[in-house]
Amino acid sequence: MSYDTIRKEDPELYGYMKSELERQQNGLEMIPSENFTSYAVMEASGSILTNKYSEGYPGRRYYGGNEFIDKIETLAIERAKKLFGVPYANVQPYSGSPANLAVYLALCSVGDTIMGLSLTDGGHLTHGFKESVTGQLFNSVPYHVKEDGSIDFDELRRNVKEHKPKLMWVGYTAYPREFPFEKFAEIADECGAYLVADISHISGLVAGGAHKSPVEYAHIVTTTTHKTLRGPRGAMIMVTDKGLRKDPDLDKKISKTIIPGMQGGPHNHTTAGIAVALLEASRPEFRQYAEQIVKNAKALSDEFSRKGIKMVSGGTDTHLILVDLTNFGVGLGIFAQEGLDIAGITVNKNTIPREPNSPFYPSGIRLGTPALTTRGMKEGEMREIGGLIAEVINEVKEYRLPQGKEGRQEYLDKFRAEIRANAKLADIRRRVVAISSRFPLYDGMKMW
Ligand code: DSN
Repeated sequence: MSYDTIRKEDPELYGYMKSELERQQNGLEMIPSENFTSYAVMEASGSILTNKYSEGYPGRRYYGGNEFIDKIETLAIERAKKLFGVPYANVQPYSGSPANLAVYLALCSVGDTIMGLSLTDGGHLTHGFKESVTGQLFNSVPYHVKEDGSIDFDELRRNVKEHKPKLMWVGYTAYPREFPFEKFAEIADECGAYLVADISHISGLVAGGAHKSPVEYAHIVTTTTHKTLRGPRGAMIMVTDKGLRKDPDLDKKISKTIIPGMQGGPHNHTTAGIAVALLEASRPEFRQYAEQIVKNAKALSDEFSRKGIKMVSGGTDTHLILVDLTNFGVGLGIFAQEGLDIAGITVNKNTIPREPNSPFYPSGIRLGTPALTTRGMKEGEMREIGGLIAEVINEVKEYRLPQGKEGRQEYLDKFRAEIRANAKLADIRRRVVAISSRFPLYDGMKMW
């Protein structure tokens, strides 16, 4: 895969793709929902399989010519069922948000009460956020975390008693501790709600045995395929044995909601990429990978503690760390993210529980170790990188956004000019490039 044809046919696009590759190669990718897929996954998802329409399911397609597509989708389905230990898997959702929407549409009527963790406390848009259709079509009663960063089960139990939800979400995008599947199952079973585990962030950890599985507790499990699972951008919906005991038609309801309910032709190139990723995730090396992700996150959080960097819940059990910057300054997330960007370390600004600032200018940063672990980095590198992050925070910690909108853009422009000219950040970037070059990305692959 040389991209020679793109280079000749579309030099402008080629240039951007090459720059993006170099950015990925030379920097430290620490957004916890990102990863580097294998070359085999990229071959599958960049293949001729994109040419085919195949509305329906294996053996039941609307169009002809699907004999091989049927085999590919069946392979992906069977691998998913085996890896996660479920009786039903749908590999067609285009991504995580449509997968979650399909679950609502299969199980709920408009106006039903649903519960998910509040977005600003670490939940997801599709778990009932007010600006998402999931918060508009359904009566969303969010739950929250306590001061210590753990789920507030007292509030949850009170709300469940009062509002009797039809569906509850357990699964998060910015929650650093082990997901409490059993406690949710207890509460959902008591009130008769469907429990849906969204394991998008941790599905690779679950597959690799580094996080407990939700399968015995939830009725349905959804996941994206491109985070810790290290596949192409896509998603899956799985129904568990427990789900089928509650509703023997649950699998059929999900199938029907995906197509003809919500989607058209599946993205067969993605399905093939998912099949490859599931095979890779079933290998012993993947178990080591999953364990190392968590060891790396713990090493990084230990380094943060040593440097006086506060973390929500004080650390992590997973791949993810949520840094609380309020001891340096409220609303510092944007300055930390952009300072780190200049240094070649990619993270995202994030709200912290009980965020004292606007969600657009939050007080935290979210980071994680899946992508760096894919490159082969271990605890030693995490300590080194933790030290670099602390140095960057030190460079930006005095910046404060003006209170109102007035003057905000000018302040940000000035900040951006200053960090671009900052010699210390330039020096950190050189050290970042040196670390990255010790762990070549797609080493030996003739990509360009
Ligand atoms: N955008 C994903 C994440 O970063 O967690 C969630 O959809």
